Amino acid sequence: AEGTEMTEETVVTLAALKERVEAIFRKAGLNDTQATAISRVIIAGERDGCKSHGIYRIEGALRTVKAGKVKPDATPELFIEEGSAIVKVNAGGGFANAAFELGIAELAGRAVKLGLAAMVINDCTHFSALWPEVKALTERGLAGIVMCPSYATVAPTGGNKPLLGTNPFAFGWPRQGGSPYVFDFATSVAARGEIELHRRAGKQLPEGWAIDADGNPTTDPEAALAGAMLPFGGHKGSAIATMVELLAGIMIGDLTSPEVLDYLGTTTLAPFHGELILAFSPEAFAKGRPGDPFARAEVLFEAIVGQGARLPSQRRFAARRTSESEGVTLSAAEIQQLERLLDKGLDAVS
Ligand code: NDP
Ligand code: PYC
Repeated sequence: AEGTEMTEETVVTLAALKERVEAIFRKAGLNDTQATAISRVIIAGERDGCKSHGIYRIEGALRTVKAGKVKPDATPELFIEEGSAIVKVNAGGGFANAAFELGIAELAGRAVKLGLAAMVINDCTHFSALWPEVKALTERGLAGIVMCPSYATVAPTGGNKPLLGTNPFAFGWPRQGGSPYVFDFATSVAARGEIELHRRAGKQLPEGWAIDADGNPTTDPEAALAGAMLPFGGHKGSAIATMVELLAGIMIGDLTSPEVLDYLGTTTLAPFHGELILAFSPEAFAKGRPGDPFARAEVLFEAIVGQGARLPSQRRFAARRTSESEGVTLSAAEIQQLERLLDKGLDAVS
């Protein structure tokens, strides 16, 4: 690390941060597969300016280990059938990240061969952003959709109690010689992590994010956490979140968000459920039709940017360039927390 003295802010290189985060997870009992995979997504979040799924998530992951709700030494298992478009990975009760890394090559190979393929991850603890997984597909020339439930924290539109999860939904399209087109968002107005970050910073929420336990609109993060979050786009987000429960919960034989909350009994631990990853070969779908799909996509992207709009993930890519050249800036509280977690391991969390 550069400049580790306790000033207001400290700049840390990505390599130093990775070393520290991996050491924290190893001390907490994670095996090599789990510790390296989980650290990769957390560092990617911090590097790309996605604070809601960066280092702040370490504590929740450790709490989940301590509560015995995730297996720190799990080894994921791959199940494949000859000729099938469905690749299954059982995370064995470990984190989703190691399971994804085990299945990605098989998924991509099948999508290239068959035109489309899916990876189902079952029995995983999942707390991370989805864009690193979408990116793994675009890097292989594939388009992809990734989704998973969470736990019941979002009221369906017209309802007033937590039922749906914040159910993230991500999409990616590969671009030759450039950064891919990627979006990745919660199907609630904001990720729950954002509410927690507002609470920690003592800030009010924007209007329209949440209702309190009595179903009244609130901008108080504490009241929002005790009440329910709202879907984005009213009935449209509510329906998309429901689709995620159906496809990435019920269809893959795994838990829905209300079932996850019943199982965990709390939202202070990372949720345990499944995940669905869909991969498409644009060449295979466009075969025999006029035009190259990648060239046609560029026309569309240029038209969007040509109006002065920005493409999703552009902010993230800019943050990444800065982090890669200058490192990431952490607050004194963040540095202190990393030191505490490294020093005390699971004793640092309740
Ligand atoms: P945001 O609202 O921060 O961003 C959503 C997406 O929209 C990003 O791709 C972002 O790109 C893009 N975007 C934002 N503003 C614009 C704009 N003006 N023009 C074009 N694109 C824009 O996401 P959320 O808070 O909803 O979610 C944050 C993260 O939380 C996600 O990574 C998600 O996977 C994760 N999450 C994970 C859950 C889980 O259970 N594992 C549950 C819920 C969320 P950019 O980043 O460049 O700004
Ligand atoms: O930010 O909503 C969220 C979230 C839930 C589980 C992981 N992230």
